[in-house]
Amino acid sequence: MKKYNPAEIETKWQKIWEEKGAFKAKDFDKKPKFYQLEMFPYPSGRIHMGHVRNYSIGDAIARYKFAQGYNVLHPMGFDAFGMPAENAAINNKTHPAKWTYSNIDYMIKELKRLGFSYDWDRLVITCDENYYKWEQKIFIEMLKKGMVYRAKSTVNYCPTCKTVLANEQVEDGKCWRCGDEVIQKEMDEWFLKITDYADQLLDDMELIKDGWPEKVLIQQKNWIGKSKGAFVKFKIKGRDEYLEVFTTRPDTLFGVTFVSIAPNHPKLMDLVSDEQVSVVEAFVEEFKKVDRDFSKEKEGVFTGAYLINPATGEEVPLYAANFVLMDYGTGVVMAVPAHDQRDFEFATKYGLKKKIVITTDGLTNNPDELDKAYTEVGVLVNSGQFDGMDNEKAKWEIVKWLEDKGLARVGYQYRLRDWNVSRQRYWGAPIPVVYCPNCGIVPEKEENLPVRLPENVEITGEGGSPLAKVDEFVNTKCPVCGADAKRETDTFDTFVESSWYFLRYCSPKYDKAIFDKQRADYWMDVDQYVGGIEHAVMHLLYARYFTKVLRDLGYANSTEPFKRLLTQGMVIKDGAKMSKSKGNVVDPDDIINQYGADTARLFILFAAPPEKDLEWSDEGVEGAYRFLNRVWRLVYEYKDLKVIDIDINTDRLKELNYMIHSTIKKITQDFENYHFNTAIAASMEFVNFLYDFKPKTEDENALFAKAIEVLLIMLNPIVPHIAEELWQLTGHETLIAFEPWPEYDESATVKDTVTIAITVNGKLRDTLSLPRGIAEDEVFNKAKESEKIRRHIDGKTIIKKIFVKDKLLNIVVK
Ligand code: ANZ
Ligand code: ZN
Repeated sequence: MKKYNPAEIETKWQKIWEEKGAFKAKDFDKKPKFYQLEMFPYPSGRIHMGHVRNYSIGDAIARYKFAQGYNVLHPMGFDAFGMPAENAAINNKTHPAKWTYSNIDYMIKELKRLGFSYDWDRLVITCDENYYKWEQKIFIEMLKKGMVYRAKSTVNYCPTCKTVLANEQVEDGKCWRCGDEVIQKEMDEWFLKITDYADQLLDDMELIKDGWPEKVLIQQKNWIGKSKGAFVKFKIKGRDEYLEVFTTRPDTLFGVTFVSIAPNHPKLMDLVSDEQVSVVEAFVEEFKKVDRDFSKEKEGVFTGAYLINPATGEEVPLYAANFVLMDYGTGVVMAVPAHDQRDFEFATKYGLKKKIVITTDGLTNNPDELDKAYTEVGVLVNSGQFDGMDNEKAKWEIVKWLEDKGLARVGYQYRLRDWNVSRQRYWGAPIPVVYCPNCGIVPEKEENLPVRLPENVEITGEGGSPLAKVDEFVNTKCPVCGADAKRETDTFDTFVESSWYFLRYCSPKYDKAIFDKQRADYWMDVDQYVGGIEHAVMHLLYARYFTKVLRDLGYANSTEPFKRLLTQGMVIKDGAKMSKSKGNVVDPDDIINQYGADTARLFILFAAPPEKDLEWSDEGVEGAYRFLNRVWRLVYEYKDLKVIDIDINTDRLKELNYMIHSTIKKITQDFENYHFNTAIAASMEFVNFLYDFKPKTEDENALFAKAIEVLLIMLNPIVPHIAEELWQLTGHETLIAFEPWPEYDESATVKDTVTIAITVNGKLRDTLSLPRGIAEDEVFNKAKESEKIRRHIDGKTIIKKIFVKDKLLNIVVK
């Protein structure tokens, strides 16, 4: 017997798959399509265990779908723009492009060594100009349709990474990448109007809710943060002008005792009284220095202005307050100290009035006795004609009442902000616009795309866009009037690239448009997406948004890009996430060198269900390797047995047949649910059984050969190299990769079977092996499936049936 030598057989089969183009997806094939996608890696240098896990799960699904006869699209690529390449350039004096492409080369080799069933012809590399050219085109289309705008805004800025960050990239006031404090800065930036799609992004969750983890949808929902409320107008005392507030609690309107306005509200200084100008100016100056951090002490100053409460007609003072955000609602908030804790603290601090308007049993009616705001439900008091009404009901009754006077309307607010895509970095796709002294902002002409990233750029890591220092890049001609003009020198946020790469995979070499619509319509939606939970909000929300934008621009019909999403757990070792910083990294290359790719894949899929964290275990890896050796020896010993149809007519044959069919059933169900760990456990039991069985007769040999075939086909999605090798060893000339998934006979999955004689007019015509206790009509249905029976009953009239449970069915015909 030859020894199991993974290194030898793995390279052998990888070569054969490649030479045969085995996993090339066929556009427009007649077979049903299946689009299997895994999140593409950033080319950081090497594949890590998290990748191995992500891609082993995806590959098991893809190969299972190949076996089920699907036309599978299973592509791979690289999310290749981004900061690490620039940092490497600064630290190692290599060009980001060189660093990136050499990492990609290395990582492709590693991925190939793992034997994944990718269609490598569809490789997409986002820093390739044939990719970002089309991204620039998307942006220009969006610009022309008003889906994009340029605005001066206060942006989150990381002084360490020297770049602007999206809100999503700020975690607790800290940079998501380096963890340092983020500050506020005013800049001209490009924004994508994702807020226009907020409702669709919420409503369309209905379309995917069965296929996505609930926790991801909840995170997205919270991120979008839709609140129902009202816009209410407060007249400015002494003027014929109003200030509008957004409130989610119009039921508390009678309890408003002051109003707060954002320090950076454009109308603030206009409202300030002469006496208060210097105080307010000082306050505003102070506010600009510090970033808006909610944990900071609540502070404010009186503006000298008064507003009229539209419900009571009372005058209330207007305060500039540091906790009011300019970019939420209207930047003006009606304050209800008795029922809002923030207002309560503010009013207490500055000695402002409190008024109780919602009460409940046991609650004081003296606001000075409150030790905190009452924020629960209750009934209205001190609220005129609304007294005694439940506060939930009163919310909309009060709005209705004021609506008639033109002072209020129902409205919504979202926490979601427009997506700032400008980055002052070199290693990204240039934003394809030109600033012309005559024409203003002008998109680059389509025939001039791509706006290429220049190669000779000095990257120092100091502030500002590196491209701004490249004169040949900056100085250009206006695409409209031909005048001397300047190019935009910022590049896109790299999340833009990952927002549409799955569409490009459908026709990766297409050079007439962003992608080929027909192909995209054939392949989309992605049937199964697999990736990390850390992308729950940013990437997955942006990708959903881009898909809708591209649909609205007429490029594809997809509304939701990912029908199903699987978020795999982390790989942990010694109780902590495997990471360089923790020093607990196991390099996939080392595992492959020692045991082979099949062992790595098997261990990773066996050690935990896909969604759960996986604890690395050296013994577990050893165990996986031993199992593959057991499979190897078993198949080797019986390699010459041939599958022949036989009658299952002895107890031993019945037992073997039962094991075959019940194992197929179990593993099939597990694969359907992506429970690869229990599927593997079932194949281990099956192997144990086969070791003990030891076929002794010709019939047993024939059925045993079938057991081995079934075992190999079902192991293939997990350990494809050894499966191919043993498939060939047992005399097959085709690839096991495309061998149809075995089917099981339900009746054979029930252990206790009886042999039932089927007679027609008293003559024995067939015997059926069926579960004990089976009912007459089920036996009859099975009998009708038998050719031997049909021959005697077809075209005849059945007069009666005589049934002896578990023994006999006699069909009387005329
Ligand atoms: C009066 C009131 C009374 C409020 C009460 C709450 C409780 P969500 O749910 O997050 O949408 N608000 C509105 N605009 C604001 C801004 N620009 N900056 C800071 N706060 C703002 O929050 C809506 C509530 O947040 C609004 O309802 C408003 O305070 C405040 F007992 O109005 B409320
Ligand atoms: Zn011009």
